[in-house]
Amino acid sequence: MSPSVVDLLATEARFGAHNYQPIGVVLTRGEGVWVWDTEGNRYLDCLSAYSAVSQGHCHPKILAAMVEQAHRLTLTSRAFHNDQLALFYEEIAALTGSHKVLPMNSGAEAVESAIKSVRKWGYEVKGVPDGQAEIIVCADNFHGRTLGVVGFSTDAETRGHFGPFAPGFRIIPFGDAAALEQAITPNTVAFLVEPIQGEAGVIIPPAGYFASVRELCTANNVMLVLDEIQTGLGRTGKLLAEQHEGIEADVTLLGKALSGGFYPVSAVLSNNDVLGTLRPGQHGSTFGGNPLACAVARAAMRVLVEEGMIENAATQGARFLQGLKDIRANTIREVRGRGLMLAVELHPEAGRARRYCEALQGKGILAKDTHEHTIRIAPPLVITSDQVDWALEQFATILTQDFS
Ligand code: IF1
Repeated sequence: MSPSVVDLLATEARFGAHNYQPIGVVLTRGEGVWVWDTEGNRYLDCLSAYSAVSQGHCHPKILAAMVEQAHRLTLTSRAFHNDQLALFYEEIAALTGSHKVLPMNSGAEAVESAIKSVRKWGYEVKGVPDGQAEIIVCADNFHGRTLGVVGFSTDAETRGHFGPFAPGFRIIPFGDAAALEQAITPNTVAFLVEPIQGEAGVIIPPAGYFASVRELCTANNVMLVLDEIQTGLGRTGKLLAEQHEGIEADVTLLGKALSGGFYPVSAVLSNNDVLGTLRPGQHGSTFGGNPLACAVARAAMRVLVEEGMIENAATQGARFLQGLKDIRANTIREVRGRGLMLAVELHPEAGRARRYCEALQGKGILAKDTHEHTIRIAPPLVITSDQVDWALEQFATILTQDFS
């Protein structure tokens, strides 16, 4: 007999580090936008593993590519070539218009790799004195959990008691181009920023912000590094969120949906010589660029385009956003979103967002709270109009209740 939910939760609590507080559902199967718990209840997944399963759970074509490759060859290390890496490079470069690619695994690793690369570029190309490179980042950023990255977080939970941290970062408000202009010095090598701040609660910057950012970076020879780990690959209704702003980053970071949720695959992309400064032995990863990851990522990118998921994200995202705006409930303070990256911010008096997410679970929807009062909504990009409409009915029911 398989263990009961109660047993599984007790075992997790006993052996696991308590660095998460998940909603009390134990999932065992997924298909498309749906997931099932161990008791057979079905839920519409409105988190998509923080946008990693954008292509839908267990996409059959990605699965087939993974199984086929796993039968053949999984890992060679980069000490030898493998026959998938070149094809991955070629296809991701063609898709994104990038010139150079550095394959890594997790999103945080891609961020770390970008930090290393832009610093090296700063010393070797821009001419910044050694050890003096500065990187500008934004308040309320989220770029991952590694030491380098949490060192420039402004969130007490994220950075508290993990120091000492590396120097070399300046923090400015998000959405404020004048602040960027003031923060840039001759030693500034890069501005690292999310196109839309995810963890901060789906914060969309003012129109024109990124156009000004792009101009300032170009004028000052500062690399614009866009963390598109969450916003990229169709989530916002375009391949890259930068396209909404009519700009191009110098360095773009991808992760999450790059594998459709099958495997950790991330990449640093650059359209100039930032990655060109890396020489043999200066950076690497045992698993980065492995054939299994490459095969999975190739399939994940292919289905995203061939199955029209990016366009669908735009269409269904607009429908979802309008539907949420149409809900008349005094619990709602604001509804925000672009494509299928959406958030409902509750009035503080309405009670904690967590309670609403638990209530949504009872209605067959899995969504995630962030920052006390915000419900984040990010379903797989394969969601249909009927499914959006059904989800909206459940949201309307829950949001018109009062959990304060
Ligand atoms: C967790 C948030 C989402 C990211 C951006 C890099 C990374 C992430 C823009 C690191 C990761 C995750 C990780 C997840 C929670 C989550 C998240 F709420 F914290 F902000 F998605 F919205 N850049 N985001 O969003 O990628 O190393 O995790 O592969 O549980 O910490 P990673």
